[in-house]
Amino acid sequence: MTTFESRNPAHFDQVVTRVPLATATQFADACRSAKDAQLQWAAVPAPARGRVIAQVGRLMEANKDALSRLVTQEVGKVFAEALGEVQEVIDTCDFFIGEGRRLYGQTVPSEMPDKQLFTFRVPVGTAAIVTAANFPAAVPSWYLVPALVAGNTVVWKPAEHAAGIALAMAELFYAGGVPRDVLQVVVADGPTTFEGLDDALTQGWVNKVGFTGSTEVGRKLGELTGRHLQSACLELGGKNPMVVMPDANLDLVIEGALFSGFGSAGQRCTSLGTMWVHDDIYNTVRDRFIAATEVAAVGDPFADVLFGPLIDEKYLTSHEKNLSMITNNHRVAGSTGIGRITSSNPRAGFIGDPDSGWFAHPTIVEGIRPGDGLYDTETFGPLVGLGRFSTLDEAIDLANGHGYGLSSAIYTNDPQAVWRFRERISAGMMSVNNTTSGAEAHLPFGGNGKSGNGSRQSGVWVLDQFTRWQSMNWDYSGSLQKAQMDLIELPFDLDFRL
Ligand code: UN1
Repeated sequence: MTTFESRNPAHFDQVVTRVPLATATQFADACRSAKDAQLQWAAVPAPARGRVIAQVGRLMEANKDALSRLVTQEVGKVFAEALGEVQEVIDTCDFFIGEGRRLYGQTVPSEMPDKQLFTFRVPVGTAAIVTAANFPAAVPSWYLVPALVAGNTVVWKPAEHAAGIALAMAELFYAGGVPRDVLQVVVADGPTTFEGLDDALTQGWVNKVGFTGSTEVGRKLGELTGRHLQSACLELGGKNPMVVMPDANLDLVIEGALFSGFGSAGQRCTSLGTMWVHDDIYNTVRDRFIAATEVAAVGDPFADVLFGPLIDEKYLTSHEKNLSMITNNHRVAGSTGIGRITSSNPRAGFIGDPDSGWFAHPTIVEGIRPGDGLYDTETFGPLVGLGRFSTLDEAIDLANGHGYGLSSAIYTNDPQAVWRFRERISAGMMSVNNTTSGAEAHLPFGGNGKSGNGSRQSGVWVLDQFTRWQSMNWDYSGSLQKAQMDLIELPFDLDFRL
């Protein structure tokens, strides 16, 4: 049996969670027992399931501080942001409490007398949910809460590095009244999960897959589920553009670029990828952004810092690999070094001991153009690209040209620019005078192109992921009325003119 240890990325000598890794068979077995439990869970009246979610929300609230602390300890997210993340779980529960008393279907008129048509939302069955370490509480809740309230059972495979958070969250769901076989947490590595999932899909134990993570893995899961005639809910990478028009409020721009570019050490799928700045204000924005980045506080995630460590060593390694895409055509700025922050590669003003954690310098790379590796690679670390444009059409082409389409932002007070951008940007989400990060928990969340297959989470929209529409017709005429054939038409005169 292999044991996984998650370590505090700010103090990697501290083990936060020690957990056995499941085998593929154990993963598939969990799916089977979740499948066995589904009919009974679906038979609980939806308002009662909604009450369970209400209880879970109150427990999340009562445990907000403890869970947020665990988020900071296990994945290194700055404590203020960790509190925001757990708040997003609470908001999600609050939204779906009412759904237990709605889950509306429709009554629809029939084309024939003495016949009535209806629609019903039916749970899909058992959902396998695979989530990432960067939003270890909020993003899982976007799947778990609506799936459960709609009458599905769930097998949740969290990122190994966020196993402690997942196990703690599951206990809060159980304390709120979710039966243990209705929600099961299985900690396993990626390839093992894939193998177990393949088996569970083949056996018919999984009816929906939800995945938040890389585009590469999303493609594989899309193929796998496609073979089983299922469409997964895929929330994948982003290369989120921020377009700065000449009339923009530059204080907002700088504050927004810092938060979305370097907050969470750039490890949000909504993080700023490249800031595209109009020629007229390019030098001013560049200088101000560099100056603000140079003095931003980095270090201990429990202190008042812009960002803390990367989630784990492998995220730092991948960040360092991304730095090798910097070429002679680029200019680098933002810190006293690049790559890992250590006592021999220090960051001015660093808070804490850099040698004890996986910290990286914030890096701004100037001169990004299509054709650069950094133009179309999601970097998922504290690296922000800077580029320039002369017309809005050019900015939109640059913002779309890499094929991702998750989040986007435009800074301007010109309504024409706003509406042109909204029409033409390919992203699933767009902000005006606000950053690419910070989606609220009740608007549709999701992307297009390399960012996802069009599925949307959150709000009422996610219900289409976890329910299927069933239509029903009830003929009480006592005779066989044939649709499209037994027509009822009133007399009319198409030749009539005034
Ligand atoms: C993610 O990175 O997968 O909009 C989700 C935001 C957060 C959620 C990000 N509320 O930045």
